[in-house]
Amino acid sequence: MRSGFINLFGRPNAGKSTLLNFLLGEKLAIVSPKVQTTRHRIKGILTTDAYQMVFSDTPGIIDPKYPLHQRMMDAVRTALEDADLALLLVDVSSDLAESDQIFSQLKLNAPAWVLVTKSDKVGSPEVEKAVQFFAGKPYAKSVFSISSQREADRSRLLQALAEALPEGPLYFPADEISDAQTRFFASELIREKIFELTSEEIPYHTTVVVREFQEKTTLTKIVADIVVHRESQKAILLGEKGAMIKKLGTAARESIEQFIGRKVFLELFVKVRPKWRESELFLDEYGY
Ligand SMILES: Nc1nc2c(ncn2[C@@H]2O[C@H](COP(=O)(O)OP(=O)(O)OP(=O)(O)O)[C@@H](O)[C@H]2O)c(=O)[nH]1
Ligand SMILES: [Mg+2]
Repeated sequence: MRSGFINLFGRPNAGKSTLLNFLLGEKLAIVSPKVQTTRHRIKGILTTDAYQMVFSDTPGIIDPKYPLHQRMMDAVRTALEDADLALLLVDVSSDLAESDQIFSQLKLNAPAWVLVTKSDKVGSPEVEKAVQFFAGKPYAKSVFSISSQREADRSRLLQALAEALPEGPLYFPADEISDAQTRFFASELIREKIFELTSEEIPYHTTVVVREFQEKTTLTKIVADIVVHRESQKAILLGEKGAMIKKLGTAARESIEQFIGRKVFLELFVKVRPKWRESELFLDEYGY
């Protein structure tokens, strides 16, 4: 049995969460076209007869501007420490030099491969140019291009990863897909809908806390707080006559139902906690 920790790093929006889901064949991590969607390290486990790969999605690497950011970068640091293999993701259409600078400053404890992502978005000369750009870099043991929309890319990468992993133990039970609890995924799926349905600062001033998670006989009852900084943001999230919170609740409920495979009763409340992102106390309470 080959096994190991394969941790994904990169700038916000590089496609880390999308790749995690694609490799697992399961939607585990939330995804959005906006930056800084992921705030936690999320483990996704892929076990076959031949290997166990424990992937970790991480928040996009940024310069921390407030304590929430610092906690996000702590999650990146921990993942850097325990990786057996680091996958450094860079969007083919992004500023390659910027990612290069970040990659070259990472405290890598393990071999690293650069993955040039979203290769379906551009022509092959542009992909090749990006691959060549990273090919000679001292931190890059290998360079691949990948699209999270092409099945052939998935099998090619999984095969290369399997060959690179050492003989090792089963770290998790073979049927486990993540180490996180369902209630965490519920809060993430609600947050994903907030990223989808609101704009500007709202997704960034918002967090979701699941207060109640009860598996009843016919359905799962979930009560969650959507926490914002300001009254004006609360008003936007509630919407005219509650239209926004209703839309959000329906969309979130449907995606949670799909995730857990059973009916969900979802109740949402919006709460104002000024500057929660800057409060170590609130960050602790909210699971960061
Ligand atoms: N066309 C195309 N789009 C992709 C691909 N991978 C990711 N995307 C899109 O890129 C955007 C960002 O993807 P995410 O997976 O959320 O990126 P991330 O690196 O996790 O971003 P953060 O969590 O903010 O750090 C989403 O709109 C994805 O749909 C890909 O292979 N091809
Ligand atoms: Mg992400």
